[in-house]
Amino acid sequence: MIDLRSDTLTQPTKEMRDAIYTATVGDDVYGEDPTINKLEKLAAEITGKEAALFVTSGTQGNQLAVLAQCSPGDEIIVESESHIFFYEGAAISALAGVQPRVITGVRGEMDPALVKQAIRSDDIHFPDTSLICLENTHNRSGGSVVSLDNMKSIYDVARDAGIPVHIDGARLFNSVVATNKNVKDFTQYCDSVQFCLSKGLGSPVGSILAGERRFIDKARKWRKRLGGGMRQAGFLAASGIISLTKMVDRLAEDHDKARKLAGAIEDINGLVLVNRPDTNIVIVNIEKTKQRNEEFLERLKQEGVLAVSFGEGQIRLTTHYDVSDADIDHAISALKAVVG
Ligand code: TLP
Repeated sequence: MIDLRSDTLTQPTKEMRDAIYTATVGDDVYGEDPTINKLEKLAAEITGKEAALFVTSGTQGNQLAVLAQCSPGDEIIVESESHIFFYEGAAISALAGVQPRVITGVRGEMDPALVKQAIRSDDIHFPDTSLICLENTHNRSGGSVVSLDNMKSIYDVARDAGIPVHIDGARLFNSVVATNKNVKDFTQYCDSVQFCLSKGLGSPVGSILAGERRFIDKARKWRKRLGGGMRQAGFLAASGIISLTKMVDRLAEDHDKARKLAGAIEDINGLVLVNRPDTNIVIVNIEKTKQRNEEFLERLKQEGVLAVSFGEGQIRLTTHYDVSDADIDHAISALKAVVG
């Protein structure tokens, strides 16, 4: 089966499995896991932040950022299709007690002028705006890269207003590789960043949250409150170190494969390509086939390919480490067969 449902599906490499097996570990709640300490130091260096925290998932990293920066009754600015707003079970409200102020972006980019307008003034009727969230790459826009210009403009607006910026960088390294820039070129425009080790970077579990020391101390306490103190989790951090040192540059291969897939889809009668992929996500509109998503995906599965539903009449295909060139060729043939 060729699994294009998500880049979360990657299996750990042999090097990761060996590193996991031989990792030196300790109790991380006591701050005594040398492998976690090494990963957190490395992540802080790479992002140019004072400190970093190893967390269970991208969702946990995002939520810890909101919990550490906001108080109940605050408002945070989010993009309307962002993961934090769209896919995290309203955790910002359920856990941090904040409400979202939603701005619709273009390919994931919010207009800085709209962000400025959305920041609340000092008025007894209003909540306080306490965080602005960006997402890069932007998942629901098909893994689009949010440009450095857009990030800078929003960061300037935020700084003028004294409001911190958080980046949901679950796939930040895809943006870095696609633009040939450094991680710090992106993270200079935020106060905190979350990125996933478990997606294109191939680790089985884990994300990083990075920011100022005081912020990370608060996030660490929130992680413990939420039951996320993980003891001998250096086994997982060992794989995370491989992700950061060995798995970044190869993301370009995933992007090439997504482009090849997208190019072929453009030539299939009945399918409409929604995005020309900047990175590793391809969105396809299947409405012309007159098949419902479930039916289309089931038939695709019969042809040996898995994809996910991505809104009414749309599916998403994601390339990753475990998808070969031959798999892409197979996926193209499978799509042709399903369209008929
Ligand atoms: N995204 C998953 C699903 O939850 C949709 C996927 O398959 O793409 N931020 C962004 C931008 C994400 O795409 C994801 C995961 C997360 C955060 C959450 O990461 P995890 O799954 O580790 O909690």
